[in-house]
Amino acid sequence: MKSVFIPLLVACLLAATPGLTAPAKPADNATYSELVPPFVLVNADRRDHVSLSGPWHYSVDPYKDGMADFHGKPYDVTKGRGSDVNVEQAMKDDPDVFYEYDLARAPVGTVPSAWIGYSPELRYYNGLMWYQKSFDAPAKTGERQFIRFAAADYKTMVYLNGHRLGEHEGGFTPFSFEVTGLLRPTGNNLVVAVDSERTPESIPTQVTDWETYGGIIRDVTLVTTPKTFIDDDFIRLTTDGHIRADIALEGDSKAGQAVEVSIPALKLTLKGTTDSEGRLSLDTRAPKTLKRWSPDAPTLYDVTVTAGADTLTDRIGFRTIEVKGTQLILNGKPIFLRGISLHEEEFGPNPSRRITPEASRALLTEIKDGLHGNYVRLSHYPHSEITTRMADEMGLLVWSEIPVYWAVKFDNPDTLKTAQRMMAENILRDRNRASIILWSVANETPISDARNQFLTTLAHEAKALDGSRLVSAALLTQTKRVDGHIDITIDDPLIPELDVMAVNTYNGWYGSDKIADVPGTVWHSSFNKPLILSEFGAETMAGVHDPVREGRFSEEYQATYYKDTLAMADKIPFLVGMSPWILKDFRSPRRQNIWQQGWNRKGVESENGQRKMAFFVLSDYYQKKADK
Ligand code: GCB
Repeated sequence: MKSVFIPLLVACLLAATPGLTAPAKPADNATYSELVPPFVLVNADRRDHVSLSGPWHYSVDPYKDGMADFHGKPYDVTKGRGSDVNVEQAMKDDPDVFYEYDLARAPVGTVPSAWIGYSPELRYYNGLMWYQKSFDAPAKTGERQFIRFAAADYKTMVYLNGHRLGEHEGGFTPFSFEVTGLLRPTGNNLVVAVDSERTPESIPTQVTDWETYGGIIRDVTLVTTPKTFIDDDFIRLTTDGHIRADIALEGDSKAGQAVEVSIPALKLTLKGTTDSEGRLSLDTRAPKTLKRWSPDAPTLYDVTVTAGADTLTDRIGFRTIEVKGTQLILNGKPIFLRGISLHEEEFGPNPSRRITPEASRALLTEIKDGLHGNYVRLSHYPHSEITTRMADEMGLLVWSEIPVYWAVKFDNPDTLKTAQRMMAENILRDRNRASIILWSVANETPISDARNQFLTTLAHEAKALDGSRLVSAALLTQTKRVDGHIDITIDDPLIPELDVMAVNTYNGWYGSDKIADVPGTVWHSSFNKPLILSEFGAETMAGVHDPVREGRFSEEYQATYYKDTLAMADKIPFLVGMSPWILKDFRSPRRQNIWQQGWNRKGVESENGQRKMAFFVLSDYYQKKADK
């Protein structure tokens, strides 16, 4: 059985998931292992690894021909047919071999990057792409090796030296395959098929308001571990002032293994021995010298976990986050989230979702220093681990979400499982990041019984995987006209399952309400819970001015919209933060007109980072809030 440390997960999922069947006996945990990845490989980006990023061959396959025979029947790759064999032949460089795929001579693009950046012909390509990389892997005895993809969008099939390693669905979370015993010292042939085409059953579905950046969008690494290794650790400060570490080992010697967790700067060492499942929990009162992580003082500690031959080091911040009535409490004190939303798209005229540390720092610096922010909504899917580590380091609180966006197939049990897996992969990757305070389960989903059940399952799963953070979802509301003012009541039936309410609101941009009526909006909630305005925004193209008329798409309109919406926000008594839509203009293929030209222009900066007038309205507002 998989030994990730999630004591409550199974019980909660079974209670909350009508479609899932109970395991035959408590120890035989099929449901559970279906949802969590076979290997968490926690902290993999800091483990001993060889980077497989860099130049890769790529070859488009718009008919998905490499996946089927000429009558469209799927190849049974285990029987030695299929494109991986084709590739093997092509590698022999033999002119007598007949092949129609020749990846070894195909064009070369850089991994990681969406293929959109490889050539102008691929600008709107949405389908199957074959990738190939040759690499050497000098023999390592007594160790285990894994090929890890930090993310590939959307569905990925992986073949190594003619073996099918497996597949993964979902564009934004990591996955790994064990390759111990499958590697050659030289000339390994790694073939990867990435299909960016989504179906109505996918998460998200085909239509979103952002670019589908198909491809291997994050790093690929060959990770080495000892035979028995630390697969998962979850180290945090609890609200009662304890440092708690849950550890899970994988491998033959995982049971009865001595484990040590040390934080040298705190002179703290915790020791224990794993149980028969390879798991262990350690707990101690946090020393008085502990400096709590916060946006103002983002203190990170070097933490080392040792188990047998394995040693894992991480940089971890310790802080608490809670809700008390309608307040949000960070480290025991109320906090207001001065945030903004962000898509995973680097600055520049031709982004291809290449999030390097420099690209991530450039985006987050605009929020932290430019806007005087303390918070970012990483919308609408899990962003790179580079970004969540950067937020830890720079001191920005984070909302992390999975792309259950608009109307997905809420009544389809397989779609639910896909969403549950994404949630598990995201939380297991990032639950040691102090910056993350909120897991969001959805964005703007239409209310129905099926949707309520689906999202309730996800909310319970998030809590079961990580009881130390808060759960939210970006919701919709209805607006009414009452006695001449706009009236908004928050009444989504999902709210009882959430710690924090969040609403996207666009009065004054979408809909018939006038911008001048926005400040007088009256908000009602019958829940004793805090509210975040998870989105509001209006569009302009940087540099378009209309100071007299303040027409739509002018900078003046957007700036006035911000002033009026912030005036409205000041009057919501249960408001604890906001993440206006959005830091910078981002690609959205569905927006084709003279103003937008394929971009959503609600950025307070252009795609190149040019600040619009609204940027300064928001920045002044946040500076005043920060000074209070
Ligand atoms: C929303 C969506 C976001 C869109 C935005 C817009 O409510 O959550 O993905 O991009 O509106 O610009 O319309």
